Amino acid sequence: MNYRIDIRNIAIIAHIDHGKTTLVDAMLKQSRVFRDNQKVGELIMDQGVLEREKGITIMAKNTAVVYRGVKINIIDTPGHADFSGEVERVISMADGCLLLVDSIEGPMPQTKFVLRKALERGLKPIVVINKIDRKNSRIAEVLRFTENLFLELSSSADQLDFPVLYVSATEGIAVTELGVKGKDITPLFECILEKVPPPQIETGPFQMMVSNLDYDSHKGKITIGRIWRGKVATHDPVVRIRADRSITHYEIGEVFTYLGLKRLEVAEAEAGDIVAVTGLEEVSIGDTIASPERPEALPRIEVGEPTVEMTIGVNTSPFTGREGYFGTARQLRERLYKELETNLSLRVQDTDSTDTFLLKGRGELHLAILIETLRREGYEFEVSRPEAITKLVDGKLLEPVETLTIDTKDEYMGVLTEMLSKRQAQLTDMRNDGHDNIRLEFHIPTKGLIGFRNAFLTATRGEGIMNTTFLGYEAWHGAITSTRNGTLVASGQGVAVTYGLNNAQGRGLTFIGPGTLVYEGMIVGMNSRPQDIAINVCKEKKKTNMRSSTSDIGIKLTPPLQLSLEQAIDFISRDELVEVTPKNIRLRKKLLAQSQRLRDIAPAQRSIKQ
Ligand SMILES: Nc1nc2c(ncn2[C@@H]2O[C@H](COP(=O)(O)OP(=O)(O)OP(=O)(O)O)[C@@H](O)[C@H]2O)c(=O)[nH]1
Ligand SMILES: [Mg+2]
Repeated sequence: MNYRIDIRNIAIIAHIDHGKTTLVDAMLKQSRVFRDNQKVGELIMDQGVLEREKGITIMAKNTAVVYRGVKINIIDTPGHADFSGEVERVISMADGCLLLVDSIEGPMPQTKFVLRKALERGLKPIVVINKIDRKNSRIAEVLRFTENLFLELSSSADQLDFPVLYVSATEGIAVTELGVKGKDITPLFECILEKVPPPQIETGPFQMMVSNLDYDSHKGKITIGRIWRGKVATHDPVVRIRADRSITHYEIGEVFTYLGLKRLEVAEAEAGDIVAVTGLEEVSIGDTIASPERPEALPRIEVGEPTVEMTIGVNTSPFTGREGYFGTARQLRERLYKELETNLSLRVQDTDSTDTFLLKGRGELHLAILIETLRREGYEFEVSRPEAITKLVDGKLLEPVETLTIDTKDEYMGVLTEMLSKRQAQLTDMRNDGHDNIRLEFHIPTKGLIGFRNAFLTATRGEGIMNTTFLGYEAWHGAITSTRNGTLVASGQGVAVTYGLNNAQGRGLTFIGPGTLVYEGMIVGMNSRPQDIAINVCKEKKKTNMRSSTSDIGIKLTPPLQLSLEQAIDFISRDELVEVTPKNIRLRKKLLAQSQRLRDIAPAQRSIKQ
């Protein structure tokens, strides 16, 4: 076996917000890959519009720096559990990883998940205790917890022998021992060179695994991955090997390697390096690209199964076609199936109806990000409430379960445990830091988490953080009865006015303000009772020839609670939908006409309503 001693390939893995992307900033800045006057800002790698807005990494991405003549290919990964598929997608490109752990939070459920993935692939981790600049950091304790995690997960003694660095990514400082004053992150680079094995390479005909795809309006599709064998050069003939082993012939256009945020065009690249090539019009992540001389497929990337599903369909609201550019079943279907090329843990299925498709993903956020992306591209459609995906194995019904971690104040403990026990959660761990802060850990079926986020934020008045990590499948725990309140439903089409909305606010919370166009069956608020009630929010005070606005003077409305897309998806029940267009997010009953809804409900319930 030969090695490329001039290269190191590392992935940066951690729980959400532990500072991965900020550490990449520090590495890029110290490597001086930017011009002195170039304004690069923070979280440089989070360039996606939604990544910037949400302040989280959604897609794994590549960059590279050169340190003492060695190129370090860096793969930044997302920490949110819903994007675990991204970690699984790219981890095969790396030989080592930096496992970041926040100096206050310590190892979290997703730290465990990604460390397990890294160890399973035989990666050599370097532990980075990050944010050592934070007040109240408890570095020694965090290191002890991290060691315990390695003890729990490692399968061989040499995995327990990991180097540790103490880092402040925001200050760009790394030290190997506490108490030493650091000046930059050189110790991190030195540690990578010393501890991460250089890539092993095989000589022979070209072979590469496709781990990512990009698109350039001039160059077309860009195929990204690690070369495992041989070399690739401009104009080389290659074959693409699909999952079903079928083969298509192509010619390589250009070849690029990474440096900083740029791709550098090179004449050829060799095994061990991470490259981007053009010329393959049709390719999917997980495919192998190889020389036609030896068209052998590499093992395909395995990603975890989706755990939640929802339907997505053509917009059937009375406002359909008004606000979107693409909305036909054919357009929607084409776009969804295209997403499968890059979104590895997503599944799309046709249903009995040609207008509706089934979407399966790794969590509510995974699906919500796709929905938000489609809406910004100009699509309009409707989606249903997410449901946990159950499986039937040997005649037994199984359902996904997760670990739920909550960090909040002591005072909310009672209300949270009560809410969660109704959702079949079991408290598995509880820690108090002695300053009113509490961490609770629960074991909970995925179905119990659907609709929980909004309730959680309200119950903790925004003073809580919740995280979930997929654990596995367990026997069905039984059904959960919904505890959500009923809704306030518009009784007719028109423009909502202050007078009508004021009436609605006498019944509960409203989701819309005056001037909003509504239709019959659209949800305009939440009732303070369990039933749905129809309300005429377009009703003026009295019908005179005078402009109604004067009659509204003196009425002070409470500002509406405007639900974000994620909140809307989290809110709806089974008999409701979210209508998504580039301009609006509306909630609606599936059955729009009140007469139809009354016919549809069970007789017992009807008697309550009357
Ligand atoms: N005080 C302090 N804050 C830090 C440090 N490193 C990161 N942060 C902050 O932590 C927050 C999250 O940082 P990110 O770099 O986005 O974390 P991440 O791990 O990339 O997050 P995801 O990609 O969403 O999982 C940001 O507000 C950073 O400014 C550090 O060393 N010290
Ligand atoms: Mg990040």
